[in-house]
Order: sequence, then C-alpha cells, then structure tokens
Amino acid sequence: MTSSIVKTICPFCGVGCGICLKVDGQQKLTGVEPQASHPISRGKLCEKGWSTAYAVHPDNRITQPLKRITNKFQPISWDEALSLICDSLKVIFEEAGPEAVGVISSARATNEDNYAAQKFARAVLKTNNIDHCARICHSPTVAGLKQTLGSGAMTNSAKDIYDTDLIVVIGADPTENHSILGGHIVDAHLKGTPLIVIDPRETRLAKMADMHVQLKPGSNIALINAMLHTIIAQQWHNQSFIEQRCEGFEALASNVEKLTPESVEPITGVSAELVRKVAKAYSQTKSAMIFYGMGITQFVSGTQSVIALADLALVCGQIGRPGTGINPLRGQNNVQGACDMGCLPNVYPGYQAADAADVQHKFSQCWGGEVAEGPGLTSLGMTKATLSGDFRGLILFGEDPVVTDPDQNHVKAALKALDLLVVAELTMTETAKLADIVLPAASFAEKDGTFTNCERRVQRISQVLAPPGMAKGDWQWLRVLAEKLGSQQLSWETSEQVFDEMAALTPSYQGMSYEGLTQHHGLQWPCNRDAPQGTEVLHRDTFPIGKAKLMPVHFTAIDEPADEQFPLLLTTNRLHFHYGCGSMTRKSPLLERETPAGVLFINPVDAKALQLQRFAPIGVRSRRGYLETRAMITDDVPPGLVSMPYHFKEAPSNQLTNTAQDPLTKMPELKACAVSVFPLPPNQAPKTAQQLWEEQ
Ligand SMILES: Nc1nc2c(c(=O)[nH]1)N[C@H]1C(S)=C(S)[C@@H](COP(=O)(O)OP(=O)(O)OC[C@H]3O[C@@H](n4cnc5c(=O)[nH]c(N)nc54)[C@H](O)[C@@H]3O)O[C@H]1N2
Ligand SMILES: Nc1nc2c(c(=O)[nH]1)N[C@H]1C(S)=C(S)[C@@H](COP(=O)(O)OP(=O)(O)OC[C@H]3O[C@@H](n4cnc5c(=O)[nH]c(N)nc54)[C@H](O)[C@@H]3O)O[C@H]1N2
Ligand code: SF4
Ligand SMILES: [Mo]
Repeated sequence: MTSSIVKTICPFCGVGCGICLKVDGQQKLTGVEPQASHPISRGKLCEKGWSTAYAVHPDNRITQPLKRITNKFQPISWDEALSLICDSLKVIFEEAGPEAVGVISSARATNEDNYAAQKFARAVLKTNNIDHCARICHSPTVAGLKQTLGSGAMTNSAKDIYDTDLIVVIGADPTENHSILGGHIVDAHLKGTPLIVIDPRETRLAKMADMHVQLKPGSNIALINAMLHTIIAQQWHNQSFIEQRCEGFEALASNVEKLTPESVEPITGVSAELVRKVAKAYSQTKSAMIFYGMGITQFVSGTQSVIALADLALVCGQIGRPGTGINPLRGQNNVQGACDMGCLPNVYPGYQAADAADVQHKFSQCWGGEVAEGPGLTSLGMTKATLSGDFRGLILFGEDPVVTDPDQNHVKAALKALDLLVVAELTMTETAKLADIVLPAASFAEKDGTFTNCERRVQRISQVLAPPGMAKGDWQWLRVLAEKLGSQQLSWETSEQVFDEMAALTPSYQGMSYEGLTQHHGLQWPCNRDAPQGTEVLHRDTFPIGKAKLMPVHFTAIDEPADEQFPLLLTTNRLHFHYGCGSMTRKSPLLERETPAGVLFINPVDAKALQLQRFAPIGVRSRRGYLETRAMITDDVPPGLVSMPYHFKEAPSNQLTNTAQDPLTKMPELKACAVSVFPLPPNQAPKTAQQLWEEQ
C-alpha cells in the first residue's frame, strides 16, 4: 500500500471546513492539513480541526462489542451482542409495546447513519421515539423559524459575511465555537464592516465590536421588543416589504406599542440610548446579517426568542437578499443533517409531519411496511418516562448525555433504571460506562457518507482508514440489528444507496447525488429540479408558507433567578480548545495543554467578596448538585454572573444545571440557574466528580 491524501470534512463544528487526511503506507493517519480551495475554510483550520488525528487515533478506541457483567465489561462477538439486544427488545415489546423503546442518534454521525436511525425507529421498532442533541441545541430554531418563515435553517451563506453592511451577533461566541467563520467576521470587521455584539459576557468579538450590548441573561425578548418598538415608532420599518411579504404586522405593532426602551431597562440592564442606536443601525443599514446561537435558544423562552429575532429581521426587510438574513449557527458538524433526516419525534426526513396520515402513508409505501403511528418522546422525555417506569429500552449512539444533558444525577438515575441501554461509541464515555451493551463505532475517517453544515451545504466525507478492530459504521450495525429483528428494510450495500433512497423521499435533497456533491464542494439545500445547483439565499421571492408570519411574543423571566441561598447566576459556555463532552478533543495533548480540566469564570468583585485568589479551589452548589473546580477571575463576566464550560467530566457543569423546559420544544434552560460558590481550603485540590461520587 502507498501513502495517500484524502479530502474530507472536519468532524467537529457546523462550519464544515475542508480537511485532508494524510495516511502512510501502513494505513496510519499521519497528519491533517486544510483543503486549499475549500469555499468556507479557504485553506485554514482551527486548532480542533488540526487535532483531528488524535480524536480518532486507535489508542483508547472501543474495538469490540462489550457486555456488562455487574460492574465489569466482557468482550463478546457482534453476533452475540446483537442477539442479546434483540432478545431484550422482544421482551420489552411484549410487556410494554413499542412506546417503551427508542433511539437517540448522533449529530456527529453522517446523514446516512441518521436516516437509518429514524427508519429503524419508525419502520422496525414502530415508534416515533427518536431524537438527538438538537433537542438541547437548536430545537427552538427549528420550531420558531418554521412558524414564522416556514423553514428552520440558516437563511444565508457563510460567504455573505463579506457581502454585508452590518453584522449582528446575538447569543453566540463564534471566534471560539465556529472559529473559521468567526475569523471571517473578524476579518470583515477589520476591513470596515460594522459589528454589534449582544451578549452578557464580554466575548472576544464583543471586545472589538462597535457596540457591545451587555444585556442581563435571559432578557433577549425584552430587548428585541424594545428595538421593535423603537423601529416602528420612528417609522424605520420596511413598509413595502411588510405589505408584500408578511402578515400580522398590526398585532405585532400593538404588542410593542408600550414597550419603550426605558420601560424594559430594569429587565435588560441596557440603556435606552444604546437600544435606540442598535435599532437604528440594524433597520437603517442596507444589508444587515444576524448570527445567533445558544444565548438565544437555551432558555425556557427559547422558541419565543427565535420568533422575536425573526420578527425583527422581517419588519426591517433584512431577509431574502445576499448579506442579510437570520442565521442560526448550527453547532455540530452534522446537526443540520440529523434534523433534515428526521431524527426528531415529530418529523420524517425533510420536516414532513410525523402525525400526518399522508406522510405516514407515503413512507409506509416506500419502505414497504407499516410505520409508527403514535406520538414520539423527546430525548429528555425518554429520561423522564424511564423514571416513571414507562420507558425501558434505549439504543443510543454518538452522544454522552451523562456529561452533556442537564442535571447529571437525574440523567444517571434514569439510564441506570433502563432494562436495556445500548451505546455505540468511539471511546468509553461516561454514558457508555452505564450501558448493558457497548458497540464499537467507526469514526468519520473510517466511513463514507455526508455531513450537512450550518449553511445547509451537504458535503461528502470519504473513508480513509479501516475501522479499528471490529468497529462498524452506525448504519451498518443498525442494518444487522434490523435483520435480526426480521426486517430487510435497512439492507443497503453502500452509503450511496442510503443517500439515494433518502434523497428520493426528501424534497430539499431531491437533486443531490454523490457525484454532484463531489463535483461542487457540496451543494446547499434546497437542491431540486428548480434549483439544480442548490440555494445560497433562502426566501428570495417567497416563503415556503407564502407570506411570513409576524408573531407577537412576550418576555418570560428565567426559571431560577439568584436568591439568598444561591446568590450567583450560573451560565454555561464553550471553550475554543475543547468540544462537547471532550471525549475526542481531550485526547489531543496540544488541546489538553491549553486549559485546566474545569474552571469557573467569576468577576473580580464577586471573587473579592468570597476572598478568592486566582485559580483558588472552590465548591459550587445548586439545588440539584455539587462540584469542585477552580476560580478563574475575569472581567469577561459581569458581577453576579459566573460561567462554566461543560466539556470536563471532572467538573461537569451539568451537575448544577436546571431541567426547566421551553414548553413547545422541551429545550432545557442550560444558560441560567442559581448557584452558591465558596472557597475550599487553599491547599486542597478540587475533587473530581468521580471522587465525590465514590465518597457518597
Ligand atoms: N470549541 C467548541 N466549538 C463548538 C462546540 C464546542 O463544544 N466547543 N460545540 C458546538 C455546538 S454543539 C454548538 S450548539 C455551538 C454553540 O455555539 P454558541 O451558540 O456560540 O455557544 P455558547 O458558548 O454556549 O453560547 C453562546 C453565547 O451566548 C451567551 N449568552 C448567554 N446568555 C445569553 C442571553 O441571555 N442573551 C444573549 N444574547 N446571549 C447570551 C453566552 O455568554 C455565550 O457567549 O458551538 C459548536 N462549536
Ligand atoms: N451545560 C451545558 N450543557 C450543554 C450545552 C451547553 O451549552 N451547556 N450545549 C448542549 C448542546 S448545544 C449540544 S449539541 C450537546 C452535545 O452533546 P453530545 O452530543 O452528547 O456531545 P458530543 O461531545 O458531541 O458527543 C458526541 C459523542 O459522539 C461520539 N462520536 C463521534 N462521531 C461518532 C460516530 O460517527 N458514531 C458514533 N457512534 N459516535 C460518534 C464521540 O466520541 C462523542 O463521545 O450538549 C449540550 N449540553
Ligand atoms: S471551525 Fe469547526 S469545522 Fe472548521 S476546523 Fe474548526 S472545528 Fe473544524
Ligand atoms: Mo449544539
């Protein structure tokens, strides 16, 4: 064998940068380099992308199926593992029906894997209990933009950053989390494009922005409504756009009539003068782009906040043209795709309603068999139903909810209460440690398929290496499991066959093929007969629902404000150098060098009141849990607010977080809960979550 360089796509964030994997004659991955001509990454990668080889290295990978025997795992064959799963599922079906089992799929895996997962749930298990991490990420975007615009995705393209007159970043930290795209924002700003950042923390972009609106956490709706009030009162709205393309303006205008910037100042903490300036800049600029993220969605008011942003863009006519739009920064490499594939309880591929009789008929015809009829549970719904005894068997791949779902103690209790927990993973995560059966999964470098990035670009990934040991691609083991359960409905031979079946059933992907994707550096959906080259800007002439719907929304306070017992408000954020549960990035010595394993950011005023020195060991407690970590003293967070990343299993911020949910989407309020912080003896190292657990 000779050495080779294979083009593929970075497996971390939703930017979808083009990477090349270098493989030597012994089939070892020897390095990573950027694709010079990739349309988004343009010959660059961030540190995570450069570190990909560590993330998928054969060391510490799971290489064969494992069976739990009390507290130990024993290696078994694939045949035995899948037979055990099959037997256990049959018992649960007989005793409790298909509502008691479900699948959680992965926004890190391919479209093909995700299409197979929802087909397995709906056609083989006959349940709509299928979900994935979008639930706790951009599910409010999917729901909010669907209602207002008819389509829940980024309306414009990354390249528009260079083709706009104003960039507004609200509740997102793109230099850390969408680093290459964040780099484009820095670049465009340095070349003269004005930048407004709306964030309670002083992020890297906030430090260089023309205006930083440092609002109080959870006050987005109050701020946006005050902007709408100002825009309408000053006649800065786009009357002709509203008349031609929107409905519901009267109700919206009367909802904000009394919401002056002065009246909401106690809620937002933002001066009325600054609100007016931002409102003027956004409405009076020819083209303005909004980028947003978890600082909008991860609240009990997540869906309403997304709707408020859509209202703002529509009223100003800042949509449907290059350099405008409302642009959710979808997080995971393939979270847009996992949603498009229908790995959500309420929709089939292409957002076709799961409860509509005609949709069920279409899929049961094409798939050759009956499909699920009843409503499905969300991921957190499955956790809840487990604790009430109504849910008993979970097949999960490519997620680590013990570290990434809110209220860790509650999640662990639920996973332990299951009759059957199957986890397919690259490495032994905290969740895999609780499984009855662990399956070895192939990483992105060891399989063919596609990822859909945040700007709806569907890109090919190519197999570079053989999977280590007995590891298999996710759709491949799902196929064998389906066959063991008596179904041939997943019996594809290649990833391309899976893609072709999916594209035929998914209107927005209908014009795509592997060949077309390879020729074009991917294609942006919708790609069909009307748009064979894909679509860079959505909603140019019309919305999928005809006219866009302006919808009045009302401010809702956060569920758990600070009080006497828990006097600080905790928010959670991300660090540039680590990703999600850390199971991939923490294998890189380069990335691991950059930050201690867990840290709490605290303002000097609060640190002084608590007599904390830099890096002092501290305890942090909420109504749900306790952890120990170190204090990082910084002005980036205002007094009263503390912040923690969620990447570190040693100091998991999800010990503390609140499960209070957005009523429509069940998004938990990951961005705000009340905590108390206290110093530990100065020479006592913080205990890890594992140590604290063992002491209990
Ligand atoms: N390095 C790295 N990159 C990642 C990830 C990672 O784990 N590590 N994860 C990926 C994933 S899954 C996702 S979803 C994306 C997420 O990317 P982002 O959306 O950028 O994620 P966060 O850092 O969680 O939160 C964004 C910002 O919201 C702000 N915020 C908090 N409360 C409020 C509020 O009330 N109003 C406003 N306006 N802002 C508020 C926070 O201060 C923070 O700066 O990143 C992706 N990229
Ligand atoms: N407190 C707090 N908690 C949060 C957030 C927050 O802002 N604050 N953000 C939330 C958000 S936005 C998200 S998206 C979630 C993310 O939560 P998760 O989805 O649980 O996080 P990841 O680290 O991406 O976990 C993915 C796992 O998939 C595995 N994997 C990668 N590729 C493959 C594959 O091809 N096949 C299989 N089988 N496995 C694979 C990796 O090894 C890794 O362990 O976290 C959420 N949790
Ligand atoms: S910005 Fe995202 S896609 Fe690009 S290299 Fe970094 S992690 Fe990978
Ligand atoms: Mo996410």
